[in-house]
Order: sequence, then C-alpha cells, then structure tokens
Amino acid sequence: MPVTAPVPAPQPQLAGFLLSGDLARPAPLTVRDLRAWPQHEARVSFECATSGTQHHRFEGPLLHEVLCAAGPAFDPARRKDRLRFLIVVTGADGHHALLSWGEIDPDFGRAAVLLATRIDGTPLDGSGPQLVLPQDRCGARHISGITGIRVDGGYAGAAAA
Ligand SMILES: Nc1nc2c(c(=O)[nH]1)N[C@H]1C(S)=C(S)[C@@H](COP(=O)(O)O)O[C@H]1N2
Ligand SMILES: [Mo]
Repeated sequence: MPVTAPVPAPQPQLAGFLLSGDLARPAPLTVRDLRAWPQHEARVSFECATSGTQHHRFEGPLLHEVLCAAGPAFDPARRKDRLRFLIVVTGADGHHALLSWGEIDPDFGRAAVLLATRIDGTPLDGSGPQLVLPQDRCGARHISGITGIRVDGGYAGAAAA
C-alpha cells in the first residue's frame, strides 16, 4: 500500500498588502496583522453616483497609527517636515487615491481615517482592508481590496530639483 500524505485542509485565502515607500520598516501586512492595533468603529454614510447612498459600520485601526509604526522618514519633532508627505492607496482593481499626511495628522486635518478589517461585522481577511474616510461625502475614496499603501516624501524634493 503506498503511503499517501494527508491532504491539508484548504486554508481560507488571506489577502495581503504592501506598506512601502519612505519608511524605516516597510512590510507586507494582512488584515489579521491590522487587528493587532486598537480597533476603532466608524458608522459612515456616503453617496455614490451609481449606487446611491450607502450606510456601513466599519472597524479597524487608524491609518495614522499603522503608518507611524512603520517609521515614516520625517523628523517627528518638526511638524512642518511632515507636510510634504503623500499617501498613495491602491486597490486590487487598480483604483487608487492620494491622501496627504497633513490630512490624517492629529496636529493638522485630524481625519479619523481607518484601515477597515470588518464591514458591517463581516471580516475582510479574504478581500483585503478597506479605506474608510468618515469625513467624505462621496464614496469614491473608500478603496476596497487594498493591495498597496505607499508613503512618499519625495514630492517637494522632486519639485525643487
Ligand atoms: N478597489 C476599489 N474600491 C472602490 C471603488 C473601486 O472602483 N475600486 N469604487 C469606490 C466607489 S465609487 C464607491 S461609491 C465605494 C462603494 O462602492 P460599491 O457600491 O461598489 O461598494 O467604493 C469605492 N471603493
Ligand atoms: Mo461611487
């Protein structure tokens, strides 16, 4: 009788995304990793040009906390140094949007932007996290299935070069 290896039980697919750019600790992350941070809740309503008004309850860490833990390449003591940084968020389908660091910084725009690990109680482990912007009237920046977040502090430098 040939000895056959036990067939492993299928694992649920875990969508990963890459935190990259001008960071001391760039890293591939999963939705499970995002649950290591305090989970904030946001009940949001947004309008969509095609599907009308939507209401959702999202849970997840603050984008600002996750990015700070990755060590953005600015001097944290100098407030002005952060203002040249951009955050590029990309979804699996190529939809992307830019945020400025100043928009989510507690010393400036203070937007409580989340990286959602759940939508309406349903885990997003399979599809990837969703960007949540409680202050947005329109839904278009609520990027789902995030595959990449890039922090870029080179904008002003490039312009000055
Ligand atoms: N990855 C990705 N996320 C996206 C979009 C998209 O095209 N791709 N569309 C946005 C838009 S326009 C809206 S209104 C919200 C909600 O879209 P839904 O109705 O398709 O859920 O998701 C946003 N997130
Ligand atoms: Mo939309």
